[in-house]
Amino acid sequence: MTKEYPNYAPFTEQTVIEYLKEIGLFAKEEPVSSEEIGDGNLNLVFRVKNEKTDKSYIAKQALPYAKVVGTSWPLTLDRARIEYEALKKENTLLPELTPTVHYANEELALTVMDDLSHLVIMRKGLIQGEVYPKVAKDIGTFLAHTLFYSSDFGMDQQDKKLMASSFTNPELCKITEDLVFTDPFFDHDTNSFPEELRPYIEDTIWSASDLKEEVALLKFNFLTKGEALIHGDLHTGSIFVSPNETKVIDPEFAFVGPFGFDIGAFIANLILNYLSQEGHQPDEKQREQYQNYLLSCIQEVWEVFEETFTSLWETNQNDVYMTVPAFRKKLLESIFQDAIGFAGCKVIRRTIGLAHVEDIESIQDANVKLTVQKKALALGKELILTRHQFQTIDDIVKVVSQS
Ligand code: SR1
Ligand code: MG
Repeated sequence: MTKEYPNYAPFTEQTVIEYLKEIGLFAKEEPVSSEEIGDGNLNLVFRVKNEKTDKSYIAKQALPYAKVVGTSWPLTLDRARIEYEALKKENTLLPELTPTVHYANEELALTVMDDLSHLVIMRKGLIQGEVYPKVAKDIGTFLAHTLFYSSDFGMDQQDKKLMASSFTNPELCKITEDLVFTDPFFDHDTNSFPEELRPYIEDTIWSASDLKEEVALLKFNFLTKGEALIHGDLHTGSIFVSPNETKVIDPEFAFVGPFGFDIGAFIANLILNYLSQEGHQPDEKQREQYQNYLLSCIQEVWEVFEETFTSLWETNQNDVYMTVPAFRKKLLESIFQDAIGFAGCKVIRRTIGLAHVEDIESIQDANVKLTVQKKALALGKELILTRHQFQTIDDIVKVVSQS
């Protein structure tokens, strides 16, 4: 049944100030200003700030449609509830890696949380060639804890079924099913790419039946594997960073899905930045150095995930089969192969699908950009097709470094 939102109206820069005063986050007499700073695809995001004391909050409000397309693409406001519920769970597990929620109102599709503007969006930092020594370890830790503790291995198995029903997120899952797993692999009108790329896409993607067979299996995994509560959109635009701090935001796509999906999303975005450096760093030596740093992040995020997941497994024997020695090994192998396949799909969707990434879009030289786009398509395809042959993360690092 579709929920009704009779009290809903989108906030403006002025009305959001009044509302935050009304609910007591600011006193009536405080000199407060607000700015709409949302640059994502879906929501309004206001920074609301006391100009004198610098106390500030982020007020995020879902719109009843996808902002990136317009009112012709209606979208459920229930995603604000899902995001808030997921943030609360993540924050309970990992307060240092997630923002604190100060207020949420389901009827207004509004969540008020920490202002993280002392940090930068990871994607922007990577485009600038910045190094973040902690981020791969932090994201590996985030993935292991959030996934393990929301799976049948880390929580009561009956409670997990109830949790899955409260995180049913059909409309946002459908976006992923279409934009990640379907449209880019066919000549669909949501796709977006320069016309010069069309023959290459036709040859290597749309007419590749072996690729479609594998993507169909990956999409089926996404549709059916209810393994853990996943973030659902863990790209580098969903992560705030500094050299010594990491915060994961934006889990509005959360649902109970496959273990490997968030891992694959993060790796895919590192790969996209790796490839885009050809258009950002002209000095070959510095470029190689930076790309090696990105490869070390790919390596570290998987290793930290694997190690942490293993240690959580060993200390939380929640199911009798968790003591069977080969079970965990086989499970981790299948998570790894799913993650690499999902990463491949994500690399392809961000290159020719509806929503691109700034890493590639901001490349000024059109020829270099085209080369990078072709490399992304080729690498994405290779990851999908050969994922069952990869044994370790070293194999992935090698394949990326050769592209
Ligand atoms: C219509 S939404 C397009 C994309 O933006 C979000 O970040 C998700 O990745 C979604 O696929
Ligand atoms: Mg988002």
